[in-house]
Amino acid sequence: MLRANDRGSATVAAPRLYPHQWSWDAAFVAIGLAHLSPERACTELEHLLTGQWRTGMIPHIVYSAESGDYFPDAARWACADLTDAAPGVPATSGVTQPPIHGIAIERILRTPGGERAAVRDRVGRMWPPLMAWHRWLATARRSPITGLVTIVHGWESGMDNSPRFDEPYSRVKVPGSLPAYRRVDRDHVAEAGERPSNEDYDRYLWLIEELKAARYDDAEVMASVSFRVGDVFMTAVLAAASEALAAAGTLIDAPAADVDWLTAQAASLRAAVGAATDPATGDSADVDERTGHHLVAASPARFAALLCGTGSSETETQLVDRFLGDDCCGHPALFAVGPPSTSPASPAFEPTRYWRGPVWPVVSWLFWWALDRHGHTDAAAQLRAGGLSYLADGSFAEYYHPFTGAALGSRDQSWTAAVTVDWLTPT
Ligand code: 2M8
Repeated sequence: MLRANDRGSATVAAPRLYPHQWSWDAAFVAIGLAHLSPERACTELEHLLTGQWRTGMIPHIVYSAESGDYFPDAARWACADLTDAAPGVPATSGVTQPPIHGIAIERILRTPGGERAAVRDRVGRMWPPLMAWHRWLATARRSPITGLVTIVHGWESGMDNSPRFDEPYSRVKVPGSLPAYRRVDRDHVAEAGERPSNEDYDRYLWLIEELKAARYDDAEVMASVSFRVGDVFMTAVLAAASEALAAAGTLIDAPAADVDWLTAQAASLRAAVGAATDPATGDSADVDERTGHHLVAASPARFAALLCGTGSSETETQLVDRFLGDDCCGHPALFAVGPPSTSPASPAFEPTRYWRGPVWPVVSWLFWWALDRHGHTDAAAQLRAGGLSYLADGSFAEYYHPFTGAALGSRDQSWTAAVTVDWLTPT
């Protein structure tokens, strides 16, 4: 399936619904491809980096010139028309996505074949752009108040319509001047209840207009866009990826100053996640940077501290127990162990709607990876077994019904296939 979605040097996120390269999808795809060919895994990330902005930002979509059937298309973003920071070719979107790439780089190097000189050389050539990416996140996007990574669009979180963002989105007012558009996504997912609502889409599209008005200038965007959230999940992912990239750096003899900087960043990001975590419950909360409100939501982002580690084995063991408990992965009605995108115990839970209830295999994989890395091997084994139960139907769906295990959303989703390859490959 991954080969069917391969367009030569990039893999489409899904053949019909997502016919371009997405940023965090590409990182997961590289993790899967590494088992088939570490060189092809490098190609995936190298292609993504052709879309990198001069600022260092890796955009969330790198558009392919051949397949146009997706909205918003590159013309709607108009990035290269509005800023010299964006490349003209390939065309890209003007927002970013979770920085999983450092994790992919380390895994490529540690997968059999990753030790080959040709692979190390290619990672070495990607090193400066990857450093620029991490430095951009650290400078343009870290809140001076909370230390969290700030997102300026729900799409940047990767969990587009999660209840995490209901409150900040309620403050995004869509004027009548929103340019008309047609929802192409609904051509590919017949059930409206499996996708975000039209009201959500109006807000998504209005934020693009605000970003365009700021000409995608980082400082101007921070000052003017009406959605600004300190994202605790993204911050924890950046901490974990910084640590993984530092480890990769030592494998390829990258400059020691870079490795030290990444290690220091990881520590400071972990501290920011710690500061956003309630010591009584262990829940981490996003922060609405416009109001200072802590946004408590029953999504797996609550367990962000598990992704980057808490630094205390006692706290972490308690948090793992809660993560595997009734309110998350171990809810008694679940088809199999896995973090539902919203807890069934929450009033916001909708079992089939996108990031508001279904189980997403890539999220299970990410927590599995982190738990395994931090020595919680039994918990990690439960997540892997549960994840593979959802995947056993062979549809490689985008997401799954948390109670029945039924495939939902897109089919033949590349990142779903990629994590399956990774879970099934003996190490
Ligand atoms: C979904 O997001 C896109 C917009 O970026 C969409 O709904 O059109 C999300 O699940 C996102 O996390 C993912 O990267 C993307 C492609 O799989 O699809």
